[in-house]
Amino acid sequence: MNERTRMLDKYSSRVYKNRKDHVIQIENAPSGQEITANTRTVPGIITNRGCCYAGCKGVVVGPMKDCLVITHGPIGCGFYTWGTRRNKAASEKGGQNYIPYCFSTDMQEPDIVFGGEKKLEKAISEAMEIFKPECIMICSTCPIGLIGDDVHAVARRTEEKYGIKCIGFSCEGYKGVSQSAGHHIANNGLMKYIIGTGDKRPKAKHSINILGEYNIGGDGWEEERVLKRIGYEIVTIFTGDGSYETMKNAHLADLNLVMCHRSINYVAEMMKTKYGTDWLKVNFVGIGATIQSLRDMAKYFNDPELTERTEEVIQDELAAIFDEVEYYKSKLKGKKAGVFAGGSRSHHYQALLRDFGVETIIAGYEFAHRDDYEGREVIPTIKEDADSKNIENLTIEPDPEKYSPKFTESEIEALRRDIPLDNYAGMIREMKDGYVVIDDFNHAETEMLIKLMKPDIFLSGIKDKYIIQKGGTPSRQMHSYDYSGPYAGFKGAVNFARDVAMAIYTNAWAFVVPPWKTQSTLVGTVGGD
Ligand code: CFN
Ligand code: HCA
Repeated sequence: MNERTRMLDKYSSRVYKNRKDHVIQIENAPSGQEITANTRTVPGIITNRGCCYAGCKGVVVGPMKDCLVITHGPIGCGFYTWGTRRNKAASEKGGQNYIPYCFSTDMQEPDIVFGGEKKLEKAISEAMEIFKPECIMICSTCPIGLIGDDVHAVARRTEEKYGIKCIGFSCEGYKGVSQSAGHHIANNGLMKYIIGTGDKRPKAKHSINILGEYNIGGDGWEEERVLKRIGYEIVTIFTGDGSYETMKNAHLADLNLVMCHRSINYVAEMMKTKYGTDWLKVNFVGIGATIQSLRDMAKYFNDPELTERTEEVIQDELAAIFDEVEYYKSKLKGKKAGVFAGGSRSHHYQALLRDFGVETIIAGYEFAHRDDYEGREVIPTIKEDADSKNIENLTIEPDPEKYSPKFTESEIEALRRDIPLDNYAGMIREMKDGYVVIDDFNHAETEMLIKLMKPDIFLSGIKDKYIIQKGGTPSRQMHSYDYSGPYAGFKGAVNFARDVAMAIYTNAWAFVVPPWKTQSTLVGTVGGD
């Protein structure tokens, strides 16, 4: 019996029937195996998933700093999404930043019985009086759809009354099977009401938008730093540290980069259809992946000056982290990891782990779709060189003809990765025989698989992290980096390796014997003694 079968064997036949297609054990790698994903969780199973409202408000529209986002519903949902996700944002000079606030209509029972539109309008008038925002967004929680409040009508009335932008989102928590439905609803709103309404043209020769970068732990800022060094102008970022003010002009950028494919591919596809903007799937998590992404971008623009500058910056950034990368490689090489996050990070972190010689033996997503697991050929029409994907040429070797080499031959050899990277391959195709891929991983399965496969580290989320860690397997949180970061780009890679090494080498819980292993858990007194 392999690990997959041993784990599934514990289920009743009904649950087994559902779960068996969500778990695969790799055979004949690189594997073309298929997986079932994006379906309803079996009721009663403790899933890590969130809801549609979380995907719309918490993930996509929440990070837009100059938009005042009102949660229409009882206070719990607004409160839960108040600052728990670490999408950092910095105020523009003289600009608005509502990220630290939690706005909610705080609906009570009478509002549920008699309707909440009046309360919502009152909340909007209060918000206008105090903050005078340029844009208000209304996000619906479960009761709103059930009682039939029309947030879209309120949004239209708000626009007429105050002359501002106001967008309603019908993102009730119960819609869809996870956060994913909320991403889709949010994307439609941004496309319909914001993108294309501005006219500020970019000035630089090459301009881009970054889609699906939410600036968790400052990742977006680290990416921006490198991209600006190369000379790119970033028109807008969807939506980490993002803004209504800049998103209006998104259609004027030359190229869309898609970082988190899961949450925002809808916008990329719609912009391609409506404005003809090409999009390129990138991954700035991982040294090799970042280099590939930068080279793919240069290749897209097909400008010798840009290509040269790209290579210069790559060399310079690598030189700055070289010693630390070597040190952490010596600490981490040969370790094995489990990676489980929402919809795109698990695959991104596979690449970063690989940079340090760590193999991913268990991987999965909460709510990804099949294309996120199985990979898909996603490449725009590359100007003048349509069929090359530039994936066979992915070493990080400097061209000695052009640059005075900063690395010795042996250093370059050390930097070269074992497996050639491919940002488009997908999770399943990058895993070796015997490794496990799992969709909508639940708590029981997490515990079982960790026991069976014994990873040295398990990268996970808020809800599952502590069980894993206290069970003796070190864990790092991939959604907010346990308040560390940034983990993206060149410098971020070193931060990540440091945190992973720290977790593995100071695994305190592994040395603690739980009391139930040495003494009876039945405590009580008999006969009044
Ligand atoms: S920042 Fe992103 S990268 S947007 Fe998405 S699919 Fe969530 S909030 Mo948590 S960390 Fe996670 Fe991804 Fe895209 Fe974050 S893996 S679950 S909905 N996600
Ligand atoms: C969300 C946000 C979340 C939650 C993280 C977790 C985040 O989907 O509601 O539960 O581990 O990144 O903050 O994914």
